[in-house]
Amino acid sequence: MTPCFGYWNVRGIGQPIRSLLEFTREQYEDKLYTHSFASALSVPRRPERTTDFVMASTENMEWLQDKYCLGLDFPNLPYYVDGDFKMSGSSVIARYIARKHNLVGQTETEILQVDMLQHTTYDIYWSQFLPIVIQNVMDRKKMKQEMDGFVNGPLPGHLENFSKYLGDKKFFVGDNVTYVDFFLYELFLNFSYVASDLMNKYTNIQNYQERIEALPAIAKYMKTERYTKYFEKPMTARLFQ
Ligand SMILES: N[C@@H](CCC(=O)N[C@@H](CS)C(=O)NCC(=O)O)C(=O)O
Repeated sequence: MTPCFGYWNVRGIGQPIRSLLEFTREQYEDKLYTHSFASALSVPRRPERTTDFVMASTENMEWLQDKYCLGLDFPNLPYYVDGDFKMSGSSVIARYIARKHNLVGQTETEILQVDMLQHTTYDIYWSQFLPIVIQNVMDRKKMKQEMDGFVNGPLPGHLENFSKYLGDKKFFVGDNVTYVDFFLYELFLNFSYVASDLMNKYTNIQNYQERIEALPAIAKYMKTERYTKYFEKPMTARLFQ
């Protein structure tokens, strides 16, 4: 049976995995759940129920109906079902697919580098960037103020580190793409909507973004109707442009 990748019909944390599936030319069903942006993001995460991220609304209903019926041990989005292998957790899914295609790094040193980049990317995204959006979705003024704080605070330091690490390499771990490149691409894409002037200073990162987009399978994917309909821009574009 064709493996199924399930996520909201937005880029979010699902897009690096879609890119990886496209890059590796895996056959997959791209199961899109309609996302009620306002209702989902206006609900703050309750610490005692960390997975209860999504409130019932007619738009989110399909996911809520599927959530506990897919045989997932930790029901969440994104998920990936490949025969008997059923999993959630975006980095878990990415590593599962990447391992099949030898995209986790070739040597112990490269594997360590990929792990470190993935961890750093997630730390920035989940603990610094995303909370600003999620916690302030009902107050755009506060969202913009807090994002300014991020852009003028920790972001330049992060970009310095990434830019220095990338140097003149083709991809983040050398000449070959690894799965973490798709997560880094997504992070930089988000940053380009909140800090375009700052991003423009990092020409090696700009060129890197273009190299990812020029990978033949990715270039082809970006021309598909599915991509242009749902995934051309991240939510950040809607919120900050
Ligand atoms: N750390 C998890 C986060 C999962 C998560 O928070 N998913 C959000 C979308 S980004 C969601 O809506 N989950 C559905 C649910 O909680 O029912 C991952 O990386 O996969």
